[in-house]
Amino acid sequence: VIRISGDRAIQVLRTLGGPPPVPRRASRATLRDPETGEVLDEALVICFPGPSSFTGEDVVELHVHGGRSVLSDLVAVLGKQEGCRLAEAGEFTRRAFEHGKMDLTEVEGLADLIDAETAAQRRQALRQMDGALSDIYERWRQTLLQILSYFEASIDFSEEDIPQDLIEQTHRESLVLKDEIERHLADGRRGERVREGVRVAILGAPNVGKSSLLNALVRRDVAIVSEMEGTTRDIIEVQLDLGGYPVLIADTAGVRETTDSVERQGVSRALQRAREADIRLVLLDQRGLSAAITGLVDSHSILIANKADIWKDRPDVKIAGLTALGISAKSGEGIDVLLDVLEKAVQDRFPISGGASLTRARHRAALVECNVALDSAWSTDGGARGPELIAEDLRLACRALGRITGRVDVEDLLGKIFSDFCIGK
Ligand SMILES: Nc1nc2c(ncn2[C@@H]2O[C@H](COP(=O)(O)OP(=O)(O)OP(=O)(O)O)[C@@H](O)[C@H]2O)c(=O)[nH]1
Ligand SMILES: [Mg+2]
Repeated sequence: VIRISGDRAIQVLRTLGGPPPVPRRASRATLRDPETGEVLDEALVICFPGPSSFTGEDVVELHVHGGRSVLSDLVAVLGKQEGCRLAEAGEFTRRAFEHGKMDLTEVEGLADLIDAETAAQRRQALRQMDGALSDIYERWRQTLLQILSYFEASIDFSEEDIPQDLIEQTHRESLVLKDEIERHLADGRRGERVREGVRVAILGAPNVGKSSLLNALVRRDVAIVSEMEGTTRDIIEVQLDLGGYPVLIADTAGVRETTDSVERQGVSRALQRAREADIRLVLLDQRGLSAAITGLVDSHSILIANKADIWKDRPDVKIAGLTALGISAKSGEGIDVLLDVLEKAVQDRFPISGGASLTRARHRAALVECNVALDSAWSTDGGARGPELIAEDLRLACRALGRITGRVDVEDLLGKIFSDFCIGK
């Protein structure tokens, strides 16, 4: 599909082949080179007159046969038409934003939808593209604007001081808002994780079968397995779609004291990766767990006793109230159960139901900034603050919220957001 957007879009279509079709109806057209009259393609053409179009401008879509020659000749002919040039990356979406068709969170939702690889990512992206986040942030901004307007009105018009009860009431209202923002921030980063992938690390002593487990989980031979202790040194990370969640599973070096400097680096990377993980798969055998590993077991960890096929007795380990799940990475015994347990752990940790959650560090930073400004507005350090200072802080808080949806101060952000798109989107 070749899309043309702008004032002259319909004129260009006319030049290439006949009268404009009915708005938003597909019709067939023979597209010709206006200079030579040569037929370029038999195409399906749809016109979207502005403002009811994606960009808000007149848009023409040419659904053509995708052959190399059709495309290159058509694009060359279009390039010769007055006012036509190739779009820049993300330019259609940028125009949609500039014409008020979408705000920034919706734009980001669209970008995420294009990149979505799993069902959870798609659902979250669609929700955001539909305005789930915009609704929340815009509502908060309106509340703040309301509070701010009370203040500014009294500063401008009041002969006397601002009535104490007005100050108290607006204070109460901004506390309620701040509370709501804090709850929204304390979502365990589920939106960000669904977007970027839930991080799972396999952790354990050398030779317990970590690499074998990774291979069994992803059903591919990705990591080297050997009976030598200290085989794995680097982190080996594989992405898995687990019940619609993107999950990044990392195999790591076996944790032990060692004099080998390369292995020691591997161990320190393993511990680092395990610390950063959302969920740890802690592998053990009859030898039990070392202190370094035990210290990383928490309620989100899954204890696994490997090599069930050669046990004489089941390893009897209980840490943090967890019991080890018996598996054999070699025979495949228990792997399906483990996948179920892991999927459930991921769902528990990052539930998708409930309100929309923020999906980018950018949103988080702006919300934190908003709350800092709200705090400062009502701070009583060095005595209560004058209404002008309170108003200024409220303005800052407002601006922080506005930046998320792109209502204010966005120029520097725009380049970054739109450049992530590809041409033609
Ligand atoms: N019998 C049996 N052997 C296993 C099982 N899982 C792994 N092994 C064997 O245990 C040895 C070590 O397996 P790896 O997967 O390389 O262990 P690792 O934990 O990755 O080891 P390092 O990378 O050295 O830390 C290999 O010889 C595997 O074949 C199992 O479930 N049963
Ligand atoms: Mg290994």
